[in-house]
Amino acid sequence: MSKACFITLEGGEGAGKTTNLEFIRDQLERQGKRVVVTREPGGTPLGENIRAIFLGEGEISPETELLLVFAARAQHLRDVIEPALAAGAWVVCDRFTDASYAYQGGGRQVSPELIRRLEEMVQNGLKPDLTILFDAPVEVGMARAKRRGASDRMESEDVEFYERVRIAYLQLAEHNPKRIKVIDSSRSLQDVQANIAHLLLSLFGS
Ligand code: T5A
Repeated sequence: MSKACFITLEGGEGAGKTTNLEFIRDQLERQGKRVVVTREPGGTPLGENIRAIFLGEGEISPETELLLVFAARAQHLRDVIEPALAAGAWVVCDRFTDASYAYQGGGRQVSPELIRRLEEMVQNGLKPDLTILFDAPVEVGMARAKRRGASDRMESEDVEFYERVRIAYLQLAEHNPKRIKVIDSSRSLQDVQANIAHLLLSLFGS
């Protein structure tokens, strides 16, 4: 694949996205790609301010959550993602719109139709070329996240919430098999990274 690609990383809490970001950057750079690594919510000064509100303390309604992540996303697309892709860089983003379907749609049970309308409004048809979904049983991810230390607002939900998030992600993968590739991230880091390397090689070969 010669054009610049937009790659997103998804998964439940503690699934291993952030751990593998630098590995992915390294794999792409070895192939001579220029890489921009970013994250959501966040990625711009405004987006990082929204992230602090989003993950901070206090009640936030499901619809407000959704509007916050899409407000951050709109700015992120205009200021970072679209210009980077236009300049030929590969963009690797830690979470994107699938997280809205999984967390706000699956977890909070906001109507998927509402999410789809915002997606249409904000993304101008842009979708990731590849999404790597790090999937692990909820208890595995939660135990890993807990070992890492203090929890934020989104890490303080009950197990049922994260089960709904996981199911929503797996359904997205089932409906988008070409774009979303599922990696079993309950395996050792070595196995997970071997899978990622294999996946990226198949992308370069296409
Ligand atoms: N959100 C986001 C929404 O609700 N809607 C949206 O639209 C968007 C974009 C912040 C929150 O925002 C929500 C979802 C999130 O709750 P985030 O910054 O990505 O998103 O935060 P988290 O999901 O909380 O990120 P985590 O850091 O918890 O998960 P990661 O990045 O998947 O996990 P990672 O890599 O930090 O790993 C966790 C621990 O496990 C170990 C690591 O060393 C680390 O200690 N680990 C492994 N251990 C053994 N074997 C392996 N294979 C391992 N892989 C990792």
